Amino acid sequence: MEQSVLDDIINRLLEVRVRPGKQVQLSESEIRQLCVVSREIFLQQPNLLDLEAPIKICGDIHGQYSDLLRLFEYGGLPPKANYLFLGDYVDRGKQSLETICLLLAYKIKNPENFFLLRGNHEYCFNCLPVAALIDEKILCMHGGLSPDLQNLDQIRNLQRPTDVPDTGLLCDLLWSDPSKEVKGWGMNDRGVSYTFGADKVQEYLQKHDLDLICRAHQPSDNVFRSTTTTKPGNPSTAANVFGSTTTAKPGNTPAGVKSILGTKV
Ligand SMILES: [Mn+2]
Repeated sequence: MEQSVLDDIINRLLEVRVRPGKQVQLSESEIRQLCVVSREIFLQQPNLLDLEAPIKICGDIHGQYSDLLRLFEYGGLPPKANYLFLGDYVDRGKQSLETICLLLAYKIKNPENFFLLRGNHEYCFNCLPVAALIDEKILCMHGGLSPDLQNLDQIRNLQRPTDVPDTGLLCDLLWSDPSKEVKGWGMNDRGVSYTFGADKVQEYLQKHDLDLICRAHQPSDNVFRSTTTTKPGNPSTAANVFGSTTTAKPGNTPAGVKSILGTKV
């Protein structure tokens, strides 16, 4: 893809920063190019991404393009900062196309500094990676843990492109939720996948020598402990990030950004 075409797309998408809600008209061929070129990059990179801090982790955007622009305003436009998005770019909000097009354009422009995981709304994006490991200590995914996950190689070995099945590892990574009420594995009100208790998170962290599970998928404080740095003996386990404002807490700082500055083992 020609650099000038890509830059022109990004510039037009950023122009509306001063006019929230204004639509950006990209041509069908421009959008097709973004999909085709980014797809190749997604498939060249592993399904469990190996990333390094510092990196900013962002939760669900759900078509709320002005929130995405605000996240970049807060965190710095790529490649000024490294980013990992945890999925659910589209649906619900009014500007799904602008949202996914800007994200794909940045992925193409900064393939090694800008990362997009698959969410449970990304049924059409069947090549997106499904998890990331930051500094070998922080495991990130859209939904949560799975009873089928014994070994992180299972994530690396998931074939792509793929649909999301109704059950099993891939389904759980994109759909499961933590629950304060549950011990072990519980039913999920979504009617799909499971809920998991703090005991399961602890078990995972110990077994895989991790510090933190970082996930999105829910706007609530429904997490065991929200933190970005951990120390030995610190009970912090799962952090939740969510990017769009309709459901996130009001405030000047976007609720859906976590800066991972580094982990101390
Ligand atoms: Mn979700």
